[in-house]
Amino acid sequence: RQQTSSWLGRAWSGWMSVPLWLQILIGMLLGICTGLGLGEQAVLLKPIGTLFVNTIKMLIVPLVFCSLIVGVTSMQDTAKMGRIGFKSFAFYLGTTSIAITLGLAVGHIMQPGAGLAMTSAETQSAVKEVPSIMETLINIVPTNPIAALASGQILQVIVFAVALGISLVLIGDHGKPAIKVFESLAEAMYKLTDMVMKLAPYGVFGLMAWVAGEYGMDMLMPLIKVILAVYIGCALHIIGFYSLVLTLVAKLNPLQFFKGISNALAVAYTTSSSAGTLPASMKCASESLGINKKISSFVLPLGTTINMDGTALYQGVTALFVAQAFGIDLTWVDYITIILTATLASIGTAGVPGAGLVMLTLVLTTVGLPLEGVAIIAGIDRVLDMARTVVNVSGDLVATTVIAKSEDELDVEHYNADAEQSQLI
Ligand code: DAS
Repeated sequence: RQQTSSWLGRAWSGWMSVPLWLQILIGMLLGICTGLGLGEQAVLLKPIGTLFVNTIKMLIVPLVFCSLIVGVTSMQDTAKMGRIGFKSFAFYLGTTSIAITLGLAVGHIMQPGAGLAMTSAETQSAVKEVPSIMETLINIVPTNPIAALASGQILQVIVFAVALGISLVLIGDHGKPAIKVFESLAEAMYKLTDMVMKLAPYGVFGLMAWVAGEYGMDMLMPLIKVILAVYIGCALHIIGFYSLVLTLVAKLNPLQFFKGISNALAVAYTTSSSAGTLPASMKCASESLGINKKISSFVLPLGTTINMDGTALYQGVTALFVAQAFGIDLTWVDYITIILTATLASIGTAGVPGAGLVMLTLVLTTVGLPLEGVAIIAGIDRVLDMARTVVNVSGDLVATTVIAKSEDELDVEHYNADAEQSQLI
């Protein structure tokens, strides 16, 4: 008995040393194999997944509320930075909303979830009356913020959090104690999210077993199509949109830009963390792109916090995947709601691995899509995270380049010099 327990102890500590994304991937693969083996019986494992989905739901409102207040109040120096701050904020939110729209377009065209026709408790009761666009826009202002928090009206929670964050900044020193409270609450919520995400491998196992048992091998194809759709969307956004912005707005050669930031993109892809890539981004900005540190030291860290073009694009694609997989038709109002939510929620999304998956629950909740979709995406999320982080980092660097150029703080010779020469300068 002694040996068994020590063997189990060693096995458990071995398992716990596996990176979380790999644990989730293994959970997914084991779930699929179990489901294919058990067939219909695998539905008995679904409650494990439902429990995980419910713990994610528990996080959404407090996490969004606190992280947005902290996100907004941490931009105090944005106001101080005046013109540059305004340009950064406008550029970041603008490109994020374009990214989410591109994600919705790719998801609509590629239809990655079509044909799955899955059912979930929520879809059966999801016969919702369609509010008009005007109603939705009027509705985003909560008449009772506490009721909005209690009932999980995400867009109303976001609007109230941003408004409260701004007012906390405007009252100066009187707001500081409250901001401190929200900072520690946000910290606690990030920790709680971290702990809940550790349950993901088991939740994903339960759900994927059910899905594989119910739908067989045909559910693998949609997952591959989701990966394809996200990668195609990311490539289009980087090669298409960013090149256009650099050429038309900054009048700069995009090839030089991509050559100059290749190191930072390699770090972004491998680490899946914009925050972790920040040092590499700062280095590329000054050494390869010839950007004055005065600009990059403000615009880049701000971008790491509030600019998530890749994450927004991924949320567009995966939200449509879930809608298609569960056979839910989204209206124009839903599309606009998704764009608003993903753009505003990006202010509160941290630049760390897996942050986008947690924020995806936000987007799905606002349009009443079943959160089982999150657990299905979770298994392949790391592969998607690597691509979307590359877009997030590229977007931060494009913003810095465009703003530096507009402030005449970019050395064009240096920017155009080839990589090896510019290193020598
Ligand atoms: N990995 C996050 C980042 O670092 C993005 C995400 O999870 O969506 O940007």
